[in-house]
Amino acid sequence: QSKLSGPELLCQIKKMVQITTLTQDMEPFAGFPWASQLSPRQLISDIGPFKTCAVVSSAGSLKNSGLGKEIDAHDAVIRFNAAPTTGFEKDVGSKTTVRLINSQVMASEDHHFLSNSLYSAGILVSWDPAPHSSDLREWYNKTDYPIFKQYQRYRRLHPQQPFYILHPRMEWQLWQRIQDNMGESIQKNPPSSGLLGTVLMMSLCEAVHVYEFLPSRRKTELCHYYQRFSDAACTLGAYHPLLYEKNLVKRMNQGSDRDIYMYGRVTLPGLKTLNC
Ligand code: NCC
Repeated sequence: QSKLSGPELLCQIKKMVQITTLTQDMEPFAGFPWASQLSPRQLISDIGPFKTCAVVSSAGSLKNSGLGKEIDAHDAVIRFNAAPTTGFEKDVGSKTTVRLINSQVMASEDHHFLSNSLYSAGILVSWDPAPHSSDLREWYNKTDYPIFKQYQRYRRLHPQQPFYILHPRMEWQLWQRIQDNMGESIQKNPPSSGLLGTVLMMSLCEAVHVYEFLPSRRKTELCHYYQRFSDAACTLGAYHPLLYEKNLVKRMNQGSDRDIYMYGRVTLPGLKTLNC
């Protein structure tokens, strides 16, 4: 298959990736006593549309970026997993509209997901690296981490905070876009939270800026801006097909290469603005 151009790729994503969250009426959930904890509506119909959105990767290269003010000037900001703002405002800002978390964060003891106030800002959206399947019943019986148990617990403790779960179909539809646009076979693991969040924001916003997903001149082996741990795999990927994801985002970028180099900034259009 020949390489698609940026605009063609954007249209493929618009047509072939459905951004769906679980709702109360979906099987098998509809039959469960806790179904009412799930939202009755889709995330996309509950929030937005926004004019401008910022996607803040957790990369170490955000450190000393001074991008905080610029990030906060967007109408909506998405952050990932345990990435904090307190103490890092100058570099990453303080606004959190959506926090996308993987099910490992929800389940692992060290993150204190149920009680840490880090998770109480904004709308929560979680996802589970489900096995290569989009069948809800199959997934429910074999999640990677206990996402549903933790979801129910969290909802009981924080019933007022909006909290959605991504349909695993989205992971694999997006994975397929990556695979079909690469010359070689990629690992059958879902895309990173960063790419999932980017596509989510492209469906909620007219224009999206993604920060330090494509590394700037500040590129570093430091994994996260908020931790001392270093590993180049955080930027290039091991489990997630990160290198391929970044390749795809580079192709879709409508900003300049200088923006990437100086600010780690990529500019993507909202999916609704596309004339496909
Ligand atoms: O590291 P993580 O991601 O939380 O980062 C969020 C997103 O930022 C982008 N990123 C991060 C670091 C870096 N140097 N470069 C980057 O581009 C990526 O797009 C990434 O998705 C995840 O995707 O959910 C991930 O989560 C962590 C971990 O589970 C959480 O941080 C909680 O501790 C995974 N790490 C491990 O499992 C050890 C990571 O692989 C992916």
